[in-house]
Amino acid sequence: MTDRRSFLRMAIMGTAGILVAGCDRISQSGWGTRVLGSAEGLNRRVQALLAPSSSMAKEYSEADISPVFHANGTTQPGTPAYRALMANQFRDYTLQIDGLVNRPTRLSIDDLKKLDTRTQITRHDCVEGWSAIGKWQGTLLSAVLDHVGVDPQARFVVFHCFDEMDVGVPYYESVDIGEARHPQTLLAFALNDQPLPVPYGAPLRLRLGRQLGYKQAKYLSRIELVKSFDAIGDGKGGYWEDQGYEWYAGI
Ligand SMILES: Nc1nc2c(c(=O)[nH]1)N[C@H]1C(S)=C(S)[C@@H](COP(=O)(O)O)O[C@H]1N2
Ligand SMILES: [Mo]
Repeated sequence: MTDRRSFLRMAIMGTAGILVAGCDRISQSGWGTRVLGSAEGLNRRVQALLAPSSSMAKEYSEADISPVFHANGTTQPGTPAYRALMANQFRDYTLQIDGLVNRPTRLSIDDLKKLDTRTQITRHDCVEGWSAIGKWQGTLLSAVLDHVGVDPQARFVVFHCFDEMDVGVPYYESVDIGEARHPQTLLAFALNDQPLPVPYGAPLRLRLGRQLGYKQAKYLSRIELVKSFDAIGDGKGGYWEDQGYEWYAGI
């Protein structure tokens, strides 16, 4: 069983590694998109065998923390709204939470710190082929969802970001409610005991224990609960998904 599991894992990672050129803007060929599309169903079925929805990502010790954590994708959003917040050390920042919730709310970082928080040392895996282990501290997304009250019609949580990949095309991501409520799903405000630095998504980013790097949305501006993400971006559930990456990016 162990052999079979590791074989399947390698098959999945191999597929992701070969087909996806990287988290930059070069992998938009029709070839990559077509092959990824057909691989996705397989990945989801295999993933269901390997990782029941309750499974936990491995957590590491302080000694395992990477001396250097690579910053990838956007490392300095240029939009006016972000620049204004940054100029004041994010003191005026609030996260907007709306959509299919009972109480649309704005929460400051201090408000988030008053809800249930967690610290976890986990590994980040980017499809470009690098990994890094970091210590993340943040508020459980499940606590935030409980705080606002989720309408039973909601199926997905969409994470809207401040940075734009092209003019007027903001980065965004999404997960289903189950992944959102997983005990290792955090809205992280600290990395390695420091307030989240700008290259890593200041002042607040998503950290999922069990999915690839591009799902870990940085620079969160708004969280929206939806029935479907058809009407957001190109309708595939995330900026990179709109370029052909898989929506379910299990490790
Ligand atoms: N808002 C936003 N989130 C993002 C990205 C981005 O460009 N913008 N890049 C993604 C990718 S591809 C990776 S690998 C990780 C990189 O996170 P890091 O900079 O903390 O290493 O952020 C992800 N989240
Ligand atoms: Mo990535």
